[in-house]
Parts: sequence; C-alpha cells; structure tokens
Amino acid sequence: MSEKPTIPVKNPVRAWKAEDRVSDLASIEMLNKAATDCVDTCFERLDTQRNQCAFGKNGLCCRLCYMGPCRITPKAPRGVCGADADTIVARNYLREVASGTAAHSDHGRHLVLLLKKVAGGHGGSYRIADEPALRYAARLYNIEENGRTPEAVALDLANLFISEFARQEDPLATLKLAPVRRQGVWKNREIQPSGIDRMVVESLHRTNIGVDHDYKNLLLHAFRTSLADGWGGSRIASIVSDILFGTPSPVRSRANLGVLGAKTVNILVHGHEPALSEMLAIASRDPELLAEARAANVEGITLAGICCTANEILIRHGIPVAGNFLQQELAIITGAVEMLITDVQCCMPSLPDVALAYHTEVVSTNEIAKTIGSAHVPFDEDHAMESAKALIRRAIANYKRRDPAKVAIPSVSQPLVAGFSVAAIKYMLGGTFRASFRPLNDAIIQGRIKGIVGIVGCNNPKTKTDAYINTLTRELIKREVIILKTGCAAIASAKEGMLTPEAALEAAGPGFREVCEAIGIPPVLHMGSCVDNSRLLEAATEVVLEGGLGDDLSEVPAVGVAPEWMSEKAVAIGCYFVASGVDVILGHPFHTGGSEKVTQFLNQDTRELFGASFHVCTDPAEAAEKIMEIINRKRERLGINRKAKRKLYDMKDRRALNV
Ligand code: NFS
Repeated sequence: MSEKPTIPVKNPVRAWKAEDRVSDLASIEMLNKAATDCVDTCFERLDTQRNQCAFGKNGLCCRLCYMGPCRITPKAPRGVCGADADTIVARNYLREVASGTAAHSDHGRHLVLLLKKVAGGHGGSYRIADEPALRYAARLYNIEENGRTPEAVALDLANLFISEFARQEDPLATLKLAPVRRQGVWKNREIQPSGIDRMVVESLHRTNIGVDHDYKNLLLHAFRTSLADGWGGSRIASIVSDILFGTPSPVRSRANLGVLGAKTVNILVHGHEPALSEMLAIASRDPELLAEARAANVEGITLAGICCTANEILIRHGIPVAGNFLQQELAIITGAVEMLITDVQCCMPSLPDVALAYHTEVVSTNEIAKTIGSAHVPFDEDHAMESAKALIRRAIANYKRRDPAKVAIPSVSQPLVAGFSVAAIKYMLGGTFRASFRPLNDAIIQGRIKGIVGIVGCNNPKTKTDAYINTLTRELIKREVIILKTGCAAIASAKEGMLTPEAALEAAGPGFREVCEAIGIPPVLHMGSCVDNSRLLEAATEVVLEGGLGDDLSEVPAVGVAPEWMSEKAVAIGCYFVASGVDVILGHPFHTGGSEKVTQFLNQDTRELFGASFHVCTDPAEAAEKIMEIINRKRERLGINRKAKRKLYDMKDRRALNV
C-alpha cells in the first residue's frame, strides 16, 4: 500500500439496531459483524454527523468567494457581495447539476475516445462487439454506413461524438433523438444545450462571484446543462458501451453478498466505467488464470460487482452483483474479499480504513480517482487484458492472507433477470421481424398497464436502505404500472427477488399480470447503470413514436422516481427528466429549502415551462398516490382512462396483441 489511512477505526457504540438501518438479511448480518469487528461504516459516521449543517441543507451557505463564507439568516439576508438567498440557493443548485453532468459525461467521453482508438486499429484488446448497434447509431446521426467497414463508420461516429463535447454554438446533435415536439419545447424555452463541456464550463462561470444573479436564469441553465447530460453525455455513454461491449439482452444472475465464494478468490469491481471491468469479466474465465487459482489451493475466481460497474457487467455478462451503494463497506466486512477494484464515482474514501481490519486489498485504477490507503495500479488501456490479468493474479496471491476466523459470508443472494435494453424490450414485444413497442402501447391504451414508472438512483444512510425503493416497487406493480429500473435502485429490487419474472408477476395487479404473461415481459425491467437512465428516455421516446399515447414525452403516462438518492448525478438526472417532460418524485428534497422562489420554480413553475415538475414525497405510500394521480391525469387527457374490463387472454387475443 502506498500510504496508511489516517482515520482510526473506533469501536462504535450504537444506539440503533442493524435491521432499522438496512433491509436485506445479508446487510443486517454484516452490519452486526462490523460492530463485533470494531469497524466503522457510513451508518456510524452519519451518527457522528448527526447535527448536519442547516445552512448547507437549505442551500444557504455561500463559499464561492473569499469575502465569505456567508450564511443567510433573517438578520443577515445578504452575503457580503449582496447575493440574497435566491441567488445563493440557485447557484449552489446549478453547481450540483454541473457536477453530476460532468461525472456522467466524462464517463461517456472516455468511452468515445476508446471507440476512436478501436476505429483506428489501436484498440488493443477492445473491438467492436456489436456491429448492428454501430450501424444503427450511425443511421441515427445520418452517418453513411452502407457498404463501409465498421471501423470507418466507427471513426465518423466517434468524431461526431467528440464534437458533441466540444461544440461551441450549435445545439447538440443528440437532441434530435428526442420527439420533435420536445425539441420544439427546448428551442422555445431557449434551453437547447450546446457542447457538453461548454455547458459545464458555463455553469462554473455563471456561478463565479458577480456573474449570474437571477435565480431563474441560473435554474434555466441547470436544466440546459442537465440536457447535455441525459441527451448528451449519458446517451452517448450508453450508445458507445453497446457498440464496444454489446447491447444488453436478458440474462440471469444473482445478487447480494452471498454471491461471494467461500473457497474462491473474490474480486469486486466497484465504480462506473465498464472498460476495465469488461476485461476482468473475460479474464476471470481464463483457463490459465483458473489453473493458477487452483494451484493456490482455491476452487476458482469469483468476480462480482458493486454499484454501477456491477450493473454494466451484469447486463452484458451475467456477472453477479455483490451489492449496491451502501454495501461497499459491508462487502469487505465479510472478510472474504481478496481485492476491491475501484474506478470512478460512488467509491467511498473509507474503503481502505475498513479494509485495514481484514486482508482485502483496495486498488484504485484511474488517475483521476485515488484514495489514501488504496494501492494505485493504473489501468493500462492499451494493454487492457494484461492489466486485468495482472490484477487477478495479485488477488490470487492475496488469498493466502485471508483469515478464516474473520470470514462470514452471508448465505443470502437472490436470482434475477437483467439486461433490458430498448432493443431487447422491442424484441421481446414483437420478435425479430416485428420488433416494436406496439403491444406495450396497446396495453397502456387498453388500461391493462396504467403507466410507466422509472425508479432510479442511490441509497442514502439517512433512510433505511432499499426500504422505500422496494415498498414503492411492490405498490406500483400491484397498481398495474410497469417499472423500469437502473442503478442502485435496480440492485435493491434484485436483492428482494423482484427481478425474477415469477416473483414480480405474483405481486402484479391482475390485468398487468395477464399482459406480462401474454407478451412475455416481466413487470420490473432492469435496464442498466445510471448513465443508462438515457435508455429510459429512449424507451419513452419509442412509446411516443409508436403512436396513440401523445406526441410528446410530457403526454405519456410516465413518471420518474429517485426514492433514496444521494448523488449530484441524481440531481442532474432529475433535471433532465423534468426538462424532458417527465414528472419526478424525490424521496427527500434538494438542498434548496432556503429559497421559496427556487423551490417554487423547481416544483411548480417548471410545469409551465416543460410540462413536468419535481414533487417531494418522503413516504412511499404517498409517492404511490402521487404517481397514480399523475398517471391518471395523463390518461384522462389522452382520453384512455376507461376502466379496463378484466378478460383472460386466449390465443386469438395473444395474436392480436402481436400486431
Ligand atoms: Ni447512480 Fe450508479 Fe448507485 Fe447512486 Fe452511485 S452507483 S451512478 S449515483 S449510488 S445509483
């Protein structure tokens, strides 16, 4: 290790029970083990941060210049420069959106540069894994593909995507993938983003001392910037991932800490970018390495994932998921992890501290993401397979340091099906030759499916892990709503067993269940990582293009929910959903409570501007009611809110559905 962590681990005195903080049995077990092993986790750290700063919480602390930091109170309503609560809250909010956009988009940029290398014949171990996806993407952007080599097409596409980051004046080309009416809304509201990088830079410029002080103008730029994420950086990341690593299709696997092997070398990948984890997924099955593992007296190599890196290799390779965001520390506490490999985003700086109590080696691999106490082993993309193999060998060598006395792998994991890209959903709905969203649209029009809800985002130790996500998911499928999932919310469902078609069908309302069985689609669809929220927009766009449910995303009976979110990326995602015309329910509010005007803008005025707004529902039952109210209102407007007659499907009906 390069340097020892500096934060001492202390024996926590807990005033709570593990089962009040986490939902699944594996996490409960590991949280209890943490106390026995005298290891701090985020749950104890939240306790020590109990009196969190009210100024920060309300967005009222400004530290953008060195006349401050200023804090706004009734007695001190303006900062030294004269900025009031509205300006300060809006500036802070815009910076959150810019940061979230930057994270997703930098991930996308990295993949685009890799695509360019592959196109130029310098991709090393990488190749174009999905040529149809490449050609489809090229056609979307009017790039000639007919009769050209995949490399030539890929080069044009990579260059176009690079220009999406650098564009200085014109709107992003990727906006054209949205329904035409939505494009018109963005144009009329003057929030079409130009280059992704430009939008982020402009956000920082506008929030610099003495620049943009009009809270509305700041917030409009927040929505503009978020569009550069959802329809720009994130969309590009998903498209390029599919080209380089394959478009996901339904795959079976398992989720939760029980996927770790008692007698195998356990390697966890954690973070977001799939380039390294893709290679690890392949290398972990390499016969030579498996033989080396056996020579070290272990039965094999178990590769599993945490957070969105997990989702990326789950949906393409069926690699099991060890856990979601709040399980990253708990995974180490099993005492059975030889190596935890981090790339970027959502990797807690505490990991090396936790690892000190065990034999786990925490390895960072990305130059922009190092942690004191982690070993840094830069991932050499030009020799990717060799890099991946070297890491696996290092993990095998670390197995001998595993202390059997400290090992307790919870025997808890659930089966799952994941990998529902839009192409896969289309295929499921109509087969190879008639792939289309028609059956889904028809089912919504007939009222057998009431609407579509995307449940996305993180976990947050402020609320019981997974509880809101899972309660809401069950409540909505009971009410005949189809659920699209990404990120850690998808993993929450996986751990609850709700990503198996059988379990979810059992819990689904009668009409919905019949449709799912008839058209062969499960009620809860795991669509990928958080950048893959762009797939949710893609799916909603398909619904619009298919016809019968309005001309714009704002007319589709669809809602987005971020129940337990914590990341700035979630703020950006929420904004691009709302700017796209999709209402968003938040499980807890933004740090904007210090300004009534900003709060009103986000929760009300946006309806006028975009046809959708934010809503805060801290309780899942309340959220379900709100969602159904929004869905029913949209159904009413579309004139499809007839009560569906229950009817059992026979073969004739099934054929009729597959038009
Ligand atoms: Ni999304 Fe995915 Fe998870 Fe939250 Fe983090 S992993 S990018 S930010 S915690 S869902």
